[in-house]
Amino acid sequence: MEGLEAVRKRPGMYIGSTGPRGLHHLVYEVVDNSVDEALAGECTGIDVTLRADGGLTVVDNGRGIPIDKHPKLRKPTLEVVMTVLHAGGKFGGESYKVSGGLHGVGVSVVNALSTRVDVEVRRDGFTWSQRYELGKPVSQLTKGKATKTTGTTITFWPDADIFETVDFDYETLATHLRETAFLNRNLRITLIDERELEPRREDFKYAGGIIDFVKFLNQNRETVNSRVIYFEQTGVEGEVEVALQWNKSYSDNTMSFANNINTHEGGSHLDGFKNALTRTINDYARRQNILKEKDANLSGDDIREGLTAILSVKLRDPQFEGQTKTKLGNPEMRAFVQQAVTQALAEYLEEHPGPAKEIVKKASAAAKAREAARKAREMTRKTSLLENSTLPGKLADCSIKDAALAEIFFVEGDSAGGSAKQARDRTFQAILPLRGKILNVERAGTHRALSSLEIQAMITAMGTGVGEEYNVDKARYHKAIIMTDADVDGAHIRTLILTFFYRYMREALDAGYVYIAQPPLYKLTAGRKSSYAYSDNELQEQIKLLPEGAKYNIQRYKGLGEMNPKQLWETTMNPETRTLLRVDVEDVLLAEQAVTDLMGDQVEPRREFIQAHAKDVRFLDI
Ligand code: 0RA
Repeated sequence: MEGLEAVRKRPGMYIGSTGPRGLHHLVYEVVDNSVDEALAGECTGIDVTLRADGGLTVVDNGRGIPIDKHPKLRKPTLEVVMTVLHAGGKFGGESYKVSGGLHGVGVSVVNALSTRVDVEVRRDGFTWSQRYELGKPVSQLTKGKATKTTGTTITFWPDADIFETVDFDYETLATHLRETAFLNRNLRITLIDERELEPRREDFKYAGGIIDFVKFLNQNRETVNSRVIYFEQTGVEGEVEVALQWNKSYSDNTMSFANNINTHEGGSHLDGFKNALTRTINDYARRQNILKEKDANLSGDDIREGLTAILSVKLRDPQFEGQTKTKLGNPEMRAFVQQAVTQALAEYLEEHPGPAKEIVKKASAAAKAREAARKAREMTRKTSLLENSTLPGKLADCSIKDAALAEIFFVEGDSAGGSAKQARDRTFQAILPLRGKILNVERAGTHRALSSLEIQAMITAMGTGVGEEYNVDKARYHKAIIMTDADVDGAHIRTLILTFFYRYMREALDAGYVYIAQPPLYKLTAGRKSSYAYSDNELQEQIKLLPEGAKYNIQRYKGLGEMNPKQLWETTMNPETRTLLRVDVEDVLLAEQAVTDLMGDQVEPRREFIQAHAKDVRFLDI
């Protein structure tokens, strides 16, 4: 049997990475075991506590990990679960399990990657406990006080020698645990943060399950069908549950899950859902004569414009495929989901003619806008062909043709653009100056977004096309670097550009092609020597390093324009000396919510977001 040393040697194989994502994966791994108990109908509550000492505790009221002697290995089953890879499962159980992909690797992996783990089991009338270090038991399983309750408590301290950071992020955990609670109706999950003087605490429990999930996602949007559409079906293949509600925005916000795992890459269940949705709504539109004989069918994209949907399936033996193991493979799920959705949705439309007509109207409007946008795109293609150059005039391109080595800087303003052009290494660095505040695509339809000159320039420069025609292989640069001033306006412009990438080129974000340049905030000069500081902390550190009593001067850079080309090159553009922040959609849900709150058409959530994050803002140049 494979030892836990293998896990310590190659942690990435088991938890994906040793960055923040891998660290949080440990928490999900432990919680998933408790959720399995809930799926088996044996657990109603889970507490997750971030401890002041850096550890994390998960408590559940499930059956408790068995403590009797394992028939083959002649030690307590608890010890087998904690120390043997892939032994965590309920042996031959009948219930659905959270497993597959990177999930379900077992608590033994958490044990292997922790300096210490304390386990307490309440079972068979007593409390039982055992302690582990670096995956190995350092105490016997000990019988303690009598108890009438059952359940498991696992506390672990992640190993700082393995992880880049061992600092758990409250928001990341809250988002994931909230999602888990939505997917398991009535399961209570409590998150407690004891690291602050004033402990923080949130309860997640939803009597409406995924209906509440859809309401949550749409809370700040104007809806088309005011009541969330919901249906479920059970068959030999498993269970399917769907909740849907259209809103007046332009994006598709469909999320799919299989056994509680977010299937980011989709799969058979999502294919079945989309097919059913497209066909059923077209059938209805024709039967009602809203779509005339001469009209073309509404496309899937038209129908899903403004849709918020949760598709959740449960099945006994899920097969996860794809790059990140988040694509459901099981072929039987396609027909199963398609049949269930077709039947229930057709029934809904017949019984609710009011909302049904609104939904069809929204899709028809989307179809018209899409047709107009297609014509506009064709026009831009034709005009640019006439000019004999497809690239925007403002682009100062690089000479290298290998996209993997090429970089493009999106620079705020023509003057900073000029400095950047002088500063750059023209062999591999291209510059595209953007004029001020580009269009907020979150508040504009596809047609208006694609008619904006600045947006067209970004698209043609990138070379990939957008939306359904997007092709990441055509990217002309593998680094798209957003370079804006270190002030509020700069932050706003950066958000606008990121919103554009998020809505129109999400694959570029997923491929890791999008970066944020980090210009210095200060220049510290003492005598003839000067250095740059990229944060307040760094500035204080550098001041401390100066000789006692030395005189020094601090220059605060408000904009890129205050640096000369040589300084701009040294501090921000030279790959040898610069720092870049890679933007990735760590958590699509978090990003989605942030983009909606910040860029959507309602004021209140934007105010709340800004108030909640105001302390993170470094400068306010108002
Ligand atoms: C193996 C078998 C059974 C439950 C568990 C493991 C179990 C593991 C964890 C991890 C965290 N909380 C947990 N709760 C239960 C089934 C036990 C039975 O049949 O009584």
